[in-house]
Amino acid sequence: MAEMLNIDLTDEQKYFYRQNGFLSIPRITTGEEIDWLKTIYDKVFADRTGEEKGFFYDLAGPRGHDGRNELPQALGPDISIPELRESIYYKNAKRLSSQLLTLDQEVHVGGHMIYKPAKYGAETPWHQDEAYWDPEVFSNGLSVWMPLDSVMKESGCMQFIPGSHKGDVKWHRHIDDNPLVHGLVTDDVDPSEAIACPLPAGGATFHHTRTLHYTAPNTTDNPRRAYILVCSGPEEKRDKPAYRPWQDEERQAMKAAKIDVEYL
Ligand SMILES: O=C(O)CCC(=O)C(=O)O
Repeated sequence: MAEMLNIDLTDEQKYFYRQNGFLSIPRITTGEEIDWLKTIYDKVFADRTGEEKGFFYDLAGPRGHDGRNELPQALGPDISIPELRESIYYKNAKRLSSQLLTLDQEVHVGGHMIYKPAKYGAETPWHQDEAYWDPEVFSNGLSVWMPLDSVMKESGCMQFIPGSHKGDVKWHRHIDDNPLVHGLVTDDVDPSEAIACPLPAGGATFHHTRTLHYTAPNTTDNPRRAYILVCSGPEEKRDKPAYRPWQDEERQAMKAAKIDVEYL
């Protein structure tokens, strides 16, 4: 892992991101690092790392259910595996994100992994990331999404609505209208406008906190392993919190079900 892969964004790529709210690049790390990451990734999902703290759960199923996980997600894998922070992926994601966010300081990074095994799993429905985020602040961030396997529409590559980052946060609801399901969905979207971004393993997409995005269920014979880094600059406090009642609904449902997690 000693080597580095230096990538820079062109002015055209930065302009594309500003206009469309997403960007796709064919490579952000090396094939060697992808092989290393696959071993870590498979162990995280086999061990359900962090489940006792609420860091591992089914994004498309109610908290605490003991059936098949339709959309397993692991939050903060770098908390238990800090070597991930030394990866080429991590370093490039940080550097390229500060270029897109036009920051001259280091970005803060949080990570998560979403797994769609072969011929298995739910869609990740249309949503904007900011719908999940702190309503007390104006966020200033983006997500870097890297597949460890080559991806196309049928295996769950990212799909975006160009320009949707320029609008407000849409109305969201919990999947299945069940506030014990963490995953959110918005119905305020026209999927015919979507642009799909197929990628090789080790490629990446970047998307703004407000860009509408979606991934399909994995109907292929190959797994779809995605490792996502959320990179943010300083946040600005709002005078009045944004109205995101779905977040309170979830908190109340968790309290009523006596489910206590460190992260919501
Ligand atoms: O990997 C997926 O299926 C969805 C990823 C996503 O929604 C995100 O990175 O914000």
